[in-house]
Amino acid sequence: MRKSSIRRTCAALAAVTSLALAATACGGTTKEDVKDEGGKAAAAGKADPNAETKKGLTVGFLPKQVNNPYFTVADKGGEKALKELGSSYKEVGTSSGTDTAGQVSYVNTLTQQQVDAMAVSAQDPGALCTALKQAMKNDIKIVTYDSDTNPDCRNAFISQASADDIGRTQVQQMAEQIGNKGEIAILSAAQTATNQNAWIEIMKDELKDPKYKDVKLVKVAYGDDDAQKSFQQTQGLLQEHPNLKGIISPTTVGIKAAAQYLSGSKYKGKVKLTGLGTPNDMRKYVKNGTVEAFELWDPAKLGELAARTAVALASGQITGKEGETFTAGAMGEYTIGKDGVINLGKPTVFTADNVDQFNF
Ligand code: RAM
Repeated sequence: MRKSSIRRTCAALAAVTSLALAATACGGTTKEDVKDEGGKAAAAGKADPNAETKKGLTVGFLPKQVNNPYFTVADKGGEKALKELGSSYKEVGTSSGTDTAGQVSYVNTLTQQQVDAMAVSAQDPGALCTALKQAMKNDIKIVTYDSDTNPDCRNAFISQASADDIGRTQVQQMAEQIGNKGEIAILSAAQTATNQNAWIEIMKDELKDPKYKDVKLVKVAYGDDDAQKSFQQTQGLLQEHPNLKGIISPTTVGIKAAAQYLSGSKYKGKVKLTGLGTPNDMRKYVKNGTVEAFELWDPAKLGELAARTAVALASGQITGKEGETFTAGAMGEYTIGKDGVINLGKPTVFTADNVDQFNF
């Protein structure tokens, strides 16, 4: 075979099969060849908490949606942490929150580029699995953050807070604001979003408590984390349900659009709105009386923890098994929980009293 056709065959092999395999068959150097002791222990399935933190790694961030201010802040947190750790950051992603095929192709691109780890926020739990498993076969560590895939398709999931904490508190806040009585609706993101769907299930469960017997969930609408669609969905909810007393929107894009609609309408202050928003987006709606309280975590910390977990995995300090611990820089020590889940902490509730203390 002539050299050029060997090269072509190798490139084709790399595109369809395990990159490590293709590189070996074609005489290339794989990441296996350059692995240190910590890496070997991890490859054997064992964590070595004393392994040195590797430098010079590349971690690719694939958010649910680029240009969403929430992910801009989260990914910046990841970038800053990687810089501190002496590793590199790159970000790829789709501008729509419902472009699952686009996300799959970005996973494949990062695999072909042989990054050391990926931090992925999944638009759909199952859709990325095949591509992520292929990446893991190529010794690329996978961390999901914000929105998970299935546990066997990644090494660890960085959860912003427990789904229980996030789901129940939103219902509690809404019920309090409407005096435990009346029709409510949910304005979510994409219909497939793992995180929002997990929180909605918990909200429904919370609503089963007899103390909410007079609170009725009449509809779950989807704004796809698209500002215009979320705005229109809010308008639609109020037209369809004239007795609506409140909207819970567990998405930063949704709550902002709903607040925008309500604050310019006759419903301002009458139809209550709570959910998950950034203080910078929501400040003006708190001040003008559209919103009393909403919550969130610090997205930059979520991104930082995703980056530090990715590096700990790639360094062999952890493998993603329950009970393993590692130090995430100044953020302190974290323990991996059931199904490889690492919890960032508890969400913060923002009201007129504290919203000015936060800048994200
Ligand atoms: C949006 C996204 C993200 C979610 C936040 C609260 O930005 O849907 O996944 O965690 O809202």
